[in-house]
Amino acid sequence: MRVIDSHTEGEPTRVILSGAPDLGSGSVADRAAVLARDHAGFRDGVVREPRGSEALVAALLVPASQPDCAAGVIYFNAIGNLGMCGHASIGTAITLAHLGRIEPGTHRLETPVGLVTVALHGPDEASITNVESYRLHKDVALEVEGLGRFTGDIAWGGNWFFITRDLPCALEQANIPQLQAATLRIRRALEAQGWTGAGGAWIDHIILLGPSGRADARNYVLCPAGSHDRSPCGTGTSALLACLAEDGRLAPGTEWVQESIIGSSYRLHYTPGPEGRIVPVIRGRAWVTGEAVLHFAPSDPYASGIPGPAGASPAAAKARA
Ligand code: PYC
Repeated sequence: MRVIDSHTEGEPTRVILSGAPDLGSGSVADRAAVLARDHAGFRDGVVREPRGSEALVAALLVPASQPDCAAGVIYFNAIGNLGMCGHASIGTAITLAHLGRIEPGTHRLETPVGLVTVALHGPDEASITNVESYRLHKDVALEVEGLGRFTGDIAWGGNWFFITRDLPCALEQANIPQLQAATLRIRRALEAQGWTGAGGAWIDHIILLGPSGRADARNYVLCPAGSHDRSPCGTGTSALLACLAEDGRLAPGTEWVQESIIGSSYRLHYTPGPEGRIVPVIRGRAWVTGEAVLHFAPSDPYASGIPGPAGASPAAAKARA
């Protein structure tokens, strides 16, 4: 299986160029459903240890079903499929440019949750015009075991997020173990107290939002597999922009700079969307880190990865099914 690895503001992406199973025809959403239903072992082998890690997001290139698209892309991590992925879309654009498949300018990608537009600004910088993003619930109050009350919003930016400004400790890299433990507990509290995204979707990402000395805000983002986003999280910051827009705290076209827990940043803004929501634009940088051929020997007991990432839970298992 041929892959190209990159990182976007610190967060890794693995673009799969060849060697994936046949997912049939139909839209990218249809083929993402086939991947989830029939090929969990393939998926886990690519992204879980020993070939991957809990932070890694794979971007499987498939033919697009919609006209004028540079590619179709299915995103997945060590827990399962992702609807969209901001950092991996930027990583995919930089990888396609590295391969000579796209030139500076705008290009469309078909994702399982809709079309996104990529503007390639140069060899290592791109903007993604994301799917329309929105807030579902404001000021949800949660009792979190051992930590007390957290109030936050449930919003969608291509994935589901709970976003809170209640912090268990300072948003510093040295506190990552405590931030991970706290956000896993917040996620369990959401599950236990019956909070979901639209249609009963698992809220698999948690954002802790705090002050930043050099950006509009800094965040810690828990990802589905239990690790944190090294980048400021494209879909998560899209969901945040939807909340800020609804609260009248950010006007259309005004720039928002979001800093990640490692200090990398995205520049974002939004325009009003045709469905009355917002359309976020996320600008960030990515670099190719390697080109590889992955091997899956029949005798390798870990050809489908090492099971049991930190994010595994009954809700995660249900979301994979
Ligand atoms: O950038 O949207 C994102 C993302 C989601 C999970 C990891 N990164």
